Amino acid sequence: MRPKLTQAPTAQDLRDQILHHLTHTQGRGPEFATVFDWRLAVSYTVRDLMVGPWVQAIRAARDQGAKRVYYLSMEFLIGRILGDAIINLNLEPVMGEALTLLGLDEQVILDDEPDAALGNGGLGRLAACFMESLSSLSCPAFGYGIRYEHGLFRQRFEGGQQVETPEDWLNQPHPWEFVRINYSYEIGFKGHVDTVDGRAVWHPGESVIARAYDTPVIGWGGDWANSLRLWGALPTTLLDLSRFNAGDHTAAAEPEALARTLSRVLYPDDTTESGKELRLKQEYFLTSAALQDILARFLAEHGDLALLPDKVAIQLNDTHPAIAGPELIRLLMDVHGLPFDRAQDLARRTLNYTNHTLLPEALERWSTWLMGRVLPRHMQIIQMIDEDHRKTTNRPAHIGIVHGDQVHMGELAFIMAGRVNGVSALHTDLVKDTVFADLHRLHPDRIVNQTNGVTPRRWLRMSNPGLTRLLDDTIGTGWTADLDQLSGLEAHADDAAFLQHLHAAKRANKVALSDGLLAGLGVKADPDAIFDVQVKRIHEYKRQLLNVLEAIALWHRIHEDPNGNWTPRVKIFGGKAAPGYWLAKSVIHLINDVAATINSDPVTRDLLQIAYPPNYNVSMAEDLIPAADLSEQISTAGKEASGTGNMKFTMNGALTIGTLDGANVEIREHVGPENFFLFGLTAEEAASEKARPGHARRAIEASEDMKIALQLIAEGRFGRAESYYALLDRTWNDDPFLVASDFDAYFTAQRAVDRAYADQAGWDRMACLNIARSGFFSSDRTIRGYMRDIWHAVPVVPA
Ligand code: GL9
Repeated sequence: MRPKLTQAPTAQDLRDQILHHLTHTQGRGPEFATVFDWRLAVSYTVRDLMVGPWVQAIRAARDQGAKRVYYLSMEFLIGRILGDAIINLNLEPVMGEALTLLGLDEQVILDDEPDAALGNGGLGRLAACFMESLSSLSCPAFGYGIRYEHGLFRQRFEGGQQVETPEDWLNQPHPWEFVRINYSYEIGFKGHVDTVDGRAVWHPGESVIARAYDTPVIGWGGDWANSLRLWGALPTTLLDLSRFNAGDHTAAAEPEALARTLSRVLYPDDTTESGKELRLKQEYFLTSAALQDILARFLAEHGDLALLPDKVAIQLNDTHPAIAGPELIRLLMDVHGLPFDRAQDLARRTLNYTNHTLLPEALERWSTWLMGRVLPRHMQIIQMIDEDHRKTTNRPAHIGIVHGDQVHMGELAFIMAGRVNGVSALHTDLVKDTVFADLHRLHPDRIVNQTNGVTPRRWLRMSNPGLTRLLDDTIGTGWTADLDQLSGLEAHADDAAFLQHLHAAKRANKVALSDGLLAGLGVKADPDAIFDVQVKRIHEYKRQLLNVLEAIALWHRIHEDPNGNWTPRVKIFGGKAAPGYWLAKSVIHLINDVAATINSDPVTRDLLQIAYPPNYNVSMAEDLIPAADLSEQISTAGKEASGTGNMKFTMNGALTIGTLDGANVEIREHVGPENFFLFGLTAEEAASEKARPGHARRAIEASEDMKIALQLIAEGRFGRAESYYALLDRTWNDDPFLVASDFDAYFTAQRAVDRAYADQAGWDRMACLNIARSGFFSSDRTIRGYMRDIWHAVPVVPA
């Protein structure tokens, strides 16, 4: 008999379970087991402990007739699951002991897990933090997404340039998911629409099956788990048997291949939308499967469609699932027989939309031609929604969903939503004043703010065990569930012994990272230098260019005065560029070229190093962020909707150098302006500077440091100058993101950083206050805000 696991297993229990799974699930004897076999056995052991609370949670939500929250997102950037589950189930330190009993190294087991990289950046990672907080707050919820076979591409550098290779996390068994063959829905595309007895009947020309794959997401404490339900695409017929029997084996498999492309790859675009038919089909595939599933569950539990808005809250993560408006109306009208007005009213009281960006190139638009061809019934309904909105609001002609031959998905999402929200205070104000100014005037109560947050379980407790121990010893463990309790550290901000412990915890993380950088890149990073980190997608508006130009200017200044009182610095970059975004890719090339030159310069070697480890992902973030002293949040003001990396750094005791952009504004308010290195134009100033002709050239001529940095690139001091002509030309003549206008202010702020870092005790005190005042940036606070203001949902007490 194997022991029954109770709430609090012992190390021996875990060891026995791991051995059981190794033999009976993995089919291996210990003497033949690889790290992979062990990792799966450990994962199944941990998964067993999630299933009980998971089933209980689903039962409790159903039995109590609770309102459910549904989060529809094209991206969930989960990362690894095992370490997070061990933390949330309170299995530390017993799991460590169990693995020691088995002679295994816990870190080796954890590192064997591939990242679930089903997202591009902040938007996808936010969805993952939200899933964790929803479970930690026992709010009944489902996340709905796509089970991409290939997540975000892997990045390598060849000659300093980004090379993309496919990611293949599903090439091996994924131990966390449960396939649900009974939850399958047919999704139609194309075809034509008939009218039969006054009712529209859509006859799709193609269809696929959406099949559910569920992953439990366990909350802090292990009492509640919600489901992340990802849809995989299957053909309606697996094989064309007549063609197979006729000998054409490849053609026989065609239906399967065609369907599978729908859930094959994550679009790697960052903010620029590709006009691909496949992308629209993916968006509809996710949305239709989710809504059919939601309605089926709702009808089984409640029956009466009038109750839909009382029992269901649906959140659209950006406009990607904005087809949900017309799809919900279609299901209510064409399948359930409601009239248009009733269907539209129910849909509007059920759906909500989060806007995540103001960048014009990221606002989704589809041609009426493509929409009409791929989703003919939806095109009709979009026109009905638009016409109805025109009539009921008496709006001016330039406002609306369909303009000429374009369907504007932002307007569609807005008009079909009960609430529309921005993701930081500044961003929400800009949403009201810019992209949705006209609609905001017509619907002044619809837009609300919900400042983003991140989960402290993954981003502090799991990824920074050294700091976690210090926090637990100093203020107790309550901060994990209630991050505001970090304010208890304020009392220790002038306690020299505490600050020394804080310094030691940071330094230990820096030593570990330094070892990794040496082994992986050959870069020598002195743990006593400032670790200055910029990690995020590579994009012009995020201004990695500003950072690398500062490095060049600093390098040049050190050369002019090699014996000056310089503060040693290690600049660390991480991030991927969208494969088709040539300027972003040339910034990557430049950083690598500059690193190669500077790192080997004997004059500056001990004062300035640059490290750019390839393939930045969630796991790498978990190593880099706890080791950072300085967090680079230097986007052009008005361009970064919120940022969430900025919050993770603050929680981990890094100080921010940043602009008044996105959530930086609120971070600075919380930590205090004296504990934040501010520079640069405000959003308003940036907008007017940009409107002034010749701003770039004027700013460059006025800045000796900037001019020299550009000159050194143009002279070919860092690789071939021709590689950078386009970048240099754009900087001199256009500079849409105001690198030049902000350069001197940035350079000056960096020298203030140097001076502050030289005063170790003063720096440690500021780091302490950053941590102490970061409680607001927990995604628990964000989710409570959505529950209160948008979803009107309440926590459920597990039975
Ligand atoms: C983003 C914004 O650019 C970020 O500022 C914001 O923090 C996140 C989450 O709200 O959303 N919008 C967006 O399209 N992306 C964001 O990161 N891009 C990617 O996720 C690649």
